[in-house]
Amino acid sequence: MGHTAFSSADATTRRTICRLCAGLCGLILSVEDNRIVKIVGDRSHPVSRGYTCPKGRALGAWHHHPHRLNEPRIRRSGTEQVTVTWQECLDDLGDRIAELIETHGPGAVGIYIGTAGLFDGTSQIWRSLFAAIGSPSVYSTISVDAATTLLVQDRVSGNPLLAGQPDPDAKMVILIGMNPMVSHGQNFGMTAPKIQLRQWASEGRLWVVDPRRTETAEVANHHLRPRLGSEYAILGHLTREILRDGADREFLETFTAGVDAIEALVARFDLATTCRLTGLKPAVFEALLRDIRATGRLGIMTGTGVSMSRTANLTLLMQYALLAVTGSLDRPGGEWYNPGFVRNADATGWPRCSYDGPGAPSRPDIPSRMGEYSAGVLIDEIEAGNLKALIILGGNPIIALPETERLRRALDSLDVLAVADVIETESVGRATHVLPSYGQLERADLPYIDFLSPRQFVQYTPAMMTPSGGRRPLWWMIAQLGLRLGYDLTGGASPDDLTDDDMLRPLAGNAKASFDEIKAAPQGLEIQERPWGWVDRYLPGGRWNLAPPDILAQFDTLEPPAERPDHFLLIPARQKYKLNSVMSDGTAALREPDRPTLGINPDDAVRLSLKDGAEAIVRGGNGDVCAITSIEERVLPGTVSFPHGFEHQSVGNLTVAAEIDPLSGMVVLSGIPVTVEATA
Ligand SMILES: Nc1nc2c(c(=O)[nH]1)N[C@H]1C(S)=C(S)[C@@H](COP(=O)(O)OP(=O)(O)OC[C@H]3O[C@@H](n4cnc5c(=O)[nH]c(N)nc54)[C@H](O)[C@@H]3O)O[C@H]1N2
Ligand SMILES: Nc1nc2c(c(=O)[nH]1)N[C@H]1C(S)=C(S)[C@@H](COP(=O)(O)OP(=O)(O)OC[C@H]3O[C@@H](n4cnc5c(=O)[nH]c(N)nc54)[C@H](O)[C@@H]3O)O[C@H]1N2
Ligand code: SF4
Ligand SMILES: [Mo]
Repeated sequence: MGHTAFSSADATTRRTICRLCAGLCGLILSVEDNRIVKIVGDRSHPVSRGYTCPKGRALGAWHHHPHRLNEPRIRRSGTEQVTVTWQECLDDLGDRIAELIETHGPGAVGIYIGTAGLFDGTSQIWRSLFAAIGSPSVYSTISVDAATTLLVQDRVSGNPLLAGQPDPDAKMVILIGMNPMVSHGQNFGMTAPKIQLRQWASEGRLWVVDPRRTETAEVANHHLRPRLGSEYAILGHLTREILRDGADREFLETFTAGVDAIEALVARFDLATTCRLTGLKPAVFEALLRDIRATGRLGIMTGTGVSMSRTANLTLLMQYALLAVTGSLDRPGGEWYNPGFVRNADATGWPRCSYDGPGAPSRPDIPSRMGEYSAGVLIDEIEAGNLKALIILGGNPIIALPETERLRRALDSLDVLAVADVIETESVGRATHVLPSYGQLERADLPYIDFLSPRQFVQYTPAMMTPSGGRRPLWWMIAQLGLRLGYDLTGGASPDDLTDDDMLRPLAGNAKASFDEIKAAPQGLEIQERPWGWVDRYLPGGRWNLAPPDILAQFDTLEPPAERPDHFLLIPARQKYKLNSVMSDGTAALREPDRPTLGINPDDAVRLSLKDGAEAIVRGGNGDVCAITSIEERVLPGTVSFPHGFEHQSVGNLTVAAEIDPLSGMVVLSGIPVTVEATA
């Protein structure tokens, strides 16, 4: 198989980009004898300028991790996985899947694309496989991450992927439910977060809305801690006030539809009602309005704290409303839409993707979105006997999805669980077929979700390391499986004769430079100027639709989660030294690895007689977790924060698969009621 082979005598430095998160930091690897001895940030990189987080610098340790997967394995009838050749593994997988399709139909075969599968540009060929099989059983992390965001983007702009971000030069910015200082963004890649946050803060109008006093809140000028899930009321009130005085009527008349409906809707957010709903003081709204009136326009960005909450759609729609009434959509000083260097949407438009589709047979009430079922229905589909085989590409559903114990039983009951990963995980341990994959340093790549970046920038990376053992790229496994099912996914060429570049080249089909030009630029290519005012060309009817009926109707049914003295509201939080479950063993930690710690406010801790560092039992919808208490001033009373990403003490014991937003398919993961007690 074609891949870059380096001589083992190489003692070199090599340039690449980290693809663990959307930060895409430039890295320099020092390699000796096919071992990475050091990774540092690339100081001359045009975007990251030397910045990396600890995870990027730990990619070498992770690459050489003693638990890396090297050879394919099969679990036959017994309980042990045994090492086999690729030929045996793929033949067996192909036979079993063909038989399941024959007996139960194509829908019995499903796929789950995890974060690493999504980030691997070469693996997109899975779409061709599933189109060929004709199976609708497609799942990904979107429905436990940002499905609500995609819904509102679809309804308002006609394109679920049209993601906005505050103008890097905006004079006023509101960040809601995101902590880019640790996460580097959700629907956004914020490299070197402190530099951008400080630039916004230098204007004196950077507002952070978060129940926790986060690292990001510490850099901001203002931090608001409204009642959980009430953020829509803040934005609704501001929209109401701007509509009463100072709205950009010309923008509204020319570029939007549904303003009347929005005006009628936000009438309910008078000051007294909004203060009651949010728990904030009137002075807060005076200050916010003063800032908006001073700048005219503003940028707003939301993260998982919004997308995972029950009231997500309301907040996300009010975000558009406030941006529209201030004339901030796709205008300097407001919200910018990066057309992407690879996607090149300002010149070529956005291919229409069909968004609405029928739900899974066991849960017809939850529609499919962008060709995917909600991950919240995965267990139901297995238990109902509809799903018999699941292929996992670069994901670890056991840590990512709710109802951990029920999910474990469901996965164990499958006829086929084929897991393509780079390292031993619990999902790998439960697999019938283990598919050892290239890690990110072993393959070439072209970040194709580049419209999430703050720059119109693209950088190709060649493979850095010669792969060891029997590891293979995801695309090769998929193409080989396709052949065994009778589908040629590679245009007549044998997968053995193809390279990563053959998979990447088509991704650049519409790009602002040719694949070869992109490939020839070792530190990427960039279009410096930011295009403004291009989005309206592609909006249905040339207008932002501010009044999608299905979302408007939710304003009458949804409300913030109830606050009660006998429970806490659980909120998600990301940790610095791991990415979801990746490196959760402490590979990237300098001293102490991240642990499943329960953040709780000092007053609440005193009330429960909880000591810092002591064990606490957290009880939720599906069981308990045992957590180490971390008493933190920064946590809002009445809430507790608990991270996901641990196979033991999984937060999935506390969250409920059945609680799904029926419009987007998003599983609710923030604002979950739990009880907390000290261990005896
Ligand atoms: N270090 C690190 N980086 C990561 C990851 C990681 O695991 N570790 N994961 C990556 C992934 S997959 C993603 S999707 C992104 C996510 O990126 P972010 O969305 O920035 O994720 P968090 O850092 O968890 O920030 C979410 C914030 O929302 C707040 N919050 C929770 N509930 C509510 C609410 O109801 N209302 C409001 N206003 N705020 C709320 C929390 O207190 C928290 O500060 O991060 C990516 N980057
Ligand atoms: N309660 C709660 N639940 C949550 C969240 C939360 O905040 N709270 N966050 C949600 C979010 S935003 C997300 S994105 C999901 C994450 O859900 P997942 O994506 O399922 O979880 P990860 O741990 O990111 O899994 C990535 C897997 O890919 C493997 N991997 C890494 N690199 C490669 C590679 O190059 N090739 C291959 N083949 N595999 C590789 C890793 O070893 C790991 O097992 O969890 C969601 N679940
Ligand atoms: S912020 Fe960290 S994980 Fe994200 S791309 Fe940069 S180095 Fe990688
Ligand atoms: Mo995510």
